[in-house]
Order: sequence, then structure tokens, then C-alpha cells
Amino acid sequence: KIQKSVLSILVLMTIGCSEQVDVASATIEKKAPVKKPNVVIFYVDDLGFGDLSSYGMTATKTPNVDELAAQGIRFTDAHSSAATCTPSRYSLLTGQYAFRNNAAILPGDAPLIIDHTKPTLPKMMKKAGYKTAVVGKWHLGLGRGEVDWNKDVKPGPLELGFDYSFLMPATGDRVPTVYLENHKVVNLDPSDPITISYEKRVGDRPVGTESPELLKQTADLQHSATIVNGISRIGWMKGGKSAEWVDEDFPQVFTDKAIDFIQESKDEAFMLFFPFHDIHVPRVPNKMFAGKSGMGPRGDAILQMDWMTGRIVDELKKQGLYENTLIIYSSDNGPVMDDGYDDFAEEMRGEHDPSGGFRGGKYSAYEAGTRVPMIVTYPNGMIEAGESDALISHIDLYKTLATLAGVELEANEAVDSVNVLPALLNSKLSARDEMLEESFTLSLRAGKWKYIEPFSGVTPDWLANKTAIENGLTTEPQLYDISSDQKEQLNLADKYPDKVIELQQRLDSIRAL
Ligand code: NG6
Ligand code: CA
Repeated sequence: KIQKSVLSILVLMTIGCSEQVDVASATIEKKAPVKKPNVVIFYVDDLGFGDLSSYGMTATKTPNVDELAAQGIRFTDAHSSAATCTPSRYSLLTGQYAFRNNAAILPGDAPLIIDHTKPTLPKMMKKAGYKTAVVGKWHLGLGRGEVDWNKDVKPGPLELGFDYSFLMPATGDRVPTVYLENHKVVNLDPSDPITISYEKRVGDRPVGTESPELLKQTADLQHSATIVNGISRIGWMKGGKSAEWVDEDFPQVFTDKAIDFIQESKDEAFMLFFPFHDIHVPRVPNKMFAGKSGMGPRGDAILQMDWMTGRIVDELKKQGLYENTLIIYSSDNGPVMDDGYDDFAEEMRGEHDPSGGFRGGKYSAYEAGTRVPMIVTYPNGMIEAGESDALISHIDLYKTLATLAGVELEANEAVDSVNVLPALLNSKLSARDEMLEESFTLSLRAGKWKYIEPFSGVTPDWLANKTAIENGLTTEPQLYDISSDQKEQLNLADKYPDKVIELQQRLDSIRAL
């Protein structure tokens, strides 16, 4: 079986080098492709390890994602690069740890944090002839600072190597609450220009602190500035009335744009990066899903995400592309219940465990901060359905896709990324034996050990006050035997001081790279 998979990889590498597969090697596999495989990355926001029925959720069902899980490999030790969104995305698109660039959660008016003169994942795919697009939530900053939303907004995804972009510029809970298509705000009326501020109130739109009667959901102080569509946001926005999004329309709007891209690209090799807004706050599902999960808006957002996934996969099938598409489905960080809006996620959760039995969640140095569902399908007979406990980080997608596409990387490109293609295609093969997890501190997984570096910084108030979240930040070192103590209950740092020193040194050397 392993031999068969090695042959599969050879076939894939051949595809990377030439358009046509050598017929002799192609006969080894059932249906070897004649075109480079398309790549679709479904990147859900804040979806926890336990938030899919294929990962143990019983409270409601995710049939579309479960179908992918049934046809592909379901990973149980795959990780987002970080426990929050901006750093995770940064690493995925650059193959470098976010701490190397101090990438942290960004406000909605922040400049682009990826250097567009440097290599990126989409630029690398373009070298191999891929057409590339990003459709969905961005949250990596735009422009050079003081961005003017009324002019061309750049640099952004196009300058980073995407041929097409349709974005929510930051997050659903931050202004500006408008779509950005390539360089332009969609439907903007030039006589009603947009001004954004994260410092002071601008414009005459009502705000959450003063007009709670206008709200669909009340929110904490941080999320109680400008109200758009009955939801108060972080930050203030003036103008841009005709360009405002309607949160309930997200599922159709984003999937329609992805489907358009697939239809337009069907005769070429393409890579679609599809970062969802769901299941991030504010959770304001479309009426097709509102009230359907029995777990409140958070559960309904899971159903919405599942429906969106299904529509895009159906389109691939309709276009005859599914057989030749590598699909990677995962999440940008672990789960959170209360993230600022009163949507009763915790109260309506019932027995559901979003972390799937692991400790912590979004923001946390414990496993549930980054251990997320990951499903890989490649129906072309190259991959056998199964379950894999290979240790993988999303930072590895860069080198892995470079291998798939046959691109040779420059010396300084994607330095933290590891090629895990063999493990993506064969559930019996292992991947890393060492991996870094980023949160407000750093954690190192090495063999059976998980080491959490002591945290000497200041925990932001909003995080310290979230008592429901175990952020894992302590001034003392933490050492867990993750092979026997998956829930990170027994700190062995005092018992194995030499191990602590060894792992801290290893961490320091990765940092100094
Ligand atoms: C936090 C926000 C939270 C969420 C998060 C980003 C506050 C108090 N909390 O700062 O609501 O927006 O940033 O989430 O403002 S992420 O998934 O995009 O990283
Ligand atoms: Ca997130």
C-alpha cells in the first residue's frame, strides 16, 4: 500500500513538471489526471475540533463536510499555525511563523502585513501556471496605512499573487462593513465616501452603546461602536451606505463568487482559497439556517458553513473537476463560545463539546487553540479514505503545494514550512516529529512532549477577563506528555527539568532561525 502511494506521489510530481502524464506511469493508477490538479482550500473561521459530525458532534449534522471526510483522509493531529486568525493566515500564505513579523490580530484599517515584494503561496502557484483567487474573509491588512477606501485599495491580495479577490476586508465584527472586489469597494457611491476610524466616532450612524434597541444582538463594549444592519461593530464608519453588506446574505454572496471563479477557470489549473466568515462572530445566519441547529446562532452558522461547502463541491462535480481537485478543508483556529456578542452560544450548547475533548480553545496555548479538523480529498484514485494521526501544521501547505505543483523554492522561501505531501495522500504515513504552535506564547510539540513557554508579557484585559477561556498563559514552564495526557492535565515540568531546558533551547533556536 505504501508503495502504491509512493507511485502516486511520483505521478503527481510528474504532473508538476509537465502537462501530460507519462502514459506508462499513469496506467499504474486508476485514473491519473492529464491536467495539473486544482487546489481548493476551505478555511473555516473559529471551527473547533469537535464542531463537525465527522469529528464527533452529535447535536446537529454537517453532511456535506462529512461526505468529504468519508471520501478522503480525516486528520486528528493537524493544526492551524496559530490560535488566532491573522497569525494563522499570515503563516499559511508565507510559510513563515507569524512571530517573525510580529503578526497579531489586526484592526480593520491596518496596513497589509505581508511584504508583497517577497514570495507568497499564490505567487508560487502562479509560477506553476495556476490561476489563483481568494474569496472570503481577509484580515491581513490592506494598503500601506491610512487606507483610502474610496480609491484603489492596495497593496492587497492581487499584489500578493492572487489573480482575483472578493473580500470581507477584515472580519465581520469590524468596520468597514463592505465588500472589496480586487482593488475596489463594491457598490460605492462616490458622493457618499467612506471614512473609518478605530480611535474616535465618525459619521452619524447610531452606535451600540447609545441605541441598543436597534440591535439584533447586544454586545460587549468593544463591539458596540457603529451599527450596520442591526449589528454593532468594532470601530466607527461614516459614509458608504450603498456599499454596506447584509450579514445574512454572506452564504450566497461568497459562494456565488467562488462558483463564478470555478466556472471561469474550469479549463485551466486553479487554486481557490476560500476563507469563510463563519463561524466567527457576529453569528447572523441566513433564514435558511436560523433556528435550525437547536444550538442557537453558533450552531446555525455551522450548518450554513456546511451548506456553502456543499454548494462549492457540487459545482466542482458539475463542471467535471472534482476528480482532479485536491481539497483541503480546515479551520484557522480553535473554537470560542462568547467572543463579544450575546448570541447565547454557551447557554444553548447543551452537551456539545466544540473542543472535541482537548483543553482550551481559540486564543489558547493548549491543544484546542490550534488542533482543528482537517480533511483532505483527492478523488482521483490517488488517495485512499482513512484517518491519520500525522502531525501537520497549515504552515506546511506552502512547501506541500510547491511539491505538488513541481515548483522549486528559493533559499529563503517558506523557511518554516515542511513538505507533508506523502502524509496528505496516504493516511499510513507520518509527517512532522516537531511542530510549533503560536498563541500569545509559543508551544513546542516534540515527539511525545508538549512544552509551553512561560509567558512574561501582559495578557490583554479582554482576554484575561474571559474566564471561560483557558488561555494557557503561565509564568512557569509547562510540560505535558501528550501521548498519554491528551487533555494536558499533569504538568511534568518539575519532574523533568532537563527536558524543559532542552525544549526551551530548541524553541530558542527555531526563533533565532
Ligand atoms: C478580538 C475580539 C474578538 C475577535 C478576535 C479576532 C475583542 C474584545 N475581541 O480582539 O471578538 O474579533 O479579536 O478573531 O475585541 S480572529 O478569529 O479574527 O482572530
Ligand atoms: Ca479565527
